[in-house]
Amino acid sequence: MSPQSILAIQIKEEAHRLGFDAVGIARLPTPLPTLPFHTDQSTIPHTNESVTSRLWERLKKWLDLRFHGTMEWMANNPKRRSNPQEVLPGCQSLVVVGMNYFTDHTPDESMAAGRIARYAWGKDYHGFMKDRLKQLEDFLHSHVPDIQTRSYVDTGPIMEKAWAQEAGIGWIGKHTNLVSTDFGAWLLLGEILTTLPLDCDEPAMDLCGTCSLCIQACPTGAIVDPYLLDAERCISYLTIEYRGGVEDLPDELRKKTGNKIFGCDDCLDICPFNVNAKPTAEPGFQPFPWTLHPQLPELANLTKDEFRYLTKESPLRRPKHEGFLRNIQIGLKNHTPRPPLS
Ligand code: B12
Ligand code: SF4
Ligand code: SF4
Repeated sequence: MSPQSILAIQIKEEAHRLGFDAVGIARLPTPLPTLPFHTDQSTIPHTNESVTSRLWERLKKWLDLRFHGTMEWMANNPKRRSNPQEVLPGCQSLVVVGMNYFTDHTPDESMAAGRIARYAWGKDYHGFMKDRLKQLEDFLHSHVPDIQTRSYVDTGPIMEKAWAQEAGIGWIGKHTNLVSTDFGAWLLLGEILTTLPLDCDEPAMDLCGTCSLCIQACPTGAIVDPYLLDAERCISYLTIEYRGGVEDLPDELRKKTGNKIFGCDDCLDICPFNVNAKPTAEPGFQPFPWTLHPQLPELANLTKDEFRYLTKESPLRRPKHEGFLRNIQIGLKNHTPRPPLS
């Protein structure tokens, strides 16, 4: 076995020891040497240069359609976002990790309750996943001191789902999220970019087949085509990233948001591959009790200080106090009280 293969195995073992549920490795091409002009190009071994150009095409198309809405940060330097070698010069491998966030809890379905997306029931994953990834980075440096690395969880200029697919962790489903045969739709992703050449995994195959349940389940028609999401119609965007007020939202979208006050799981919940989902062992994902049954009338008058207290260590801080109250107002508007019993 080559030292590269042994190291790849050791990295995966360490990743699992640190609490990551899925781990895989994707490779980038080393810059090709200048070839004599008569070289037959078809004899050059497959490189995933084609992956970065495919990602560039897809990202560009998405941005040209303005499907990123007001998330202007998505349009900053798209060339860089689609190519990890522009983020870390000389990058040769990506160690991609996933954490299972499925917990065996049922949210409150009563009339006055709002709905919070599953990933935000517990602590903010950015913090604890990044800490573990740093430890994995240290592990790499302790084995090969002269390498460079960068690690990201969500907020870096990396197309994480595509690299997770390249690393064999799962495939991008028609709802545009990564699906895994082991964990269903319930993985959060992170990655280490490194100049170290590592043995890589086979990319995962798309197993969606003729299924289109997620497209049918989307209340707002945000999945405009298989694998193509118009974020401006997506409830996750509207309740987390969008900064406008209640009246700035078209009536149609406001109504279809229903009782969702942070994020949306409709297209994920319906996926048949969730059948194998097992509860996570990560304590950080255990729900804060109120996130399973957020009572809209009680939350409507939340002060800034109460909001800060309630969302300490939670991803729910993202829309800020104003955005969260806007979501509660929309939830209340959409909530039709049951007629009194006669
Ligand atoms: C911007 C963003 C959003 C936006 C836009 C979502 C989106 N689909 O692009 C909004 C705010 C809507 C959002 C919502 C959510 N997000 Co988000 N988001 C991101 C972020 C920061 C960037 C994603 C991105 O690059 N989008 C740009 C588009 C161009 O890329 P793309 O999604 O990869 O889409 C392309 C592929 O699908 C590709 N494609 C792939 N295969 C194929 C096949 C064919 C044939 C074709 C034609 C195309 C194609 O073409 C698409 C372009 O049209 C990532 C973190 C990161 N840095 O990657 C997290 C991330 C994608 N989000 C995540 C999560 C959990 C969510 C939510 C589930 C949260 C929730 N419950 O509310 C929802 C899911 C909504 C949905 N159906 O996608 C996780 C997803 C984990 C996973 N298992 O996939 C990520 C990876 C964060 C993380 N570190 O874990 N998110
Ligand atoms: S998260 Fe909700 S609104 Fe967005 S695509 Fe999925 S089902 Fe549609
Ligand atoms: S619901 Fe069906 S189409 Fe959508 S991601 Fe899952 S398998 Fe693919």
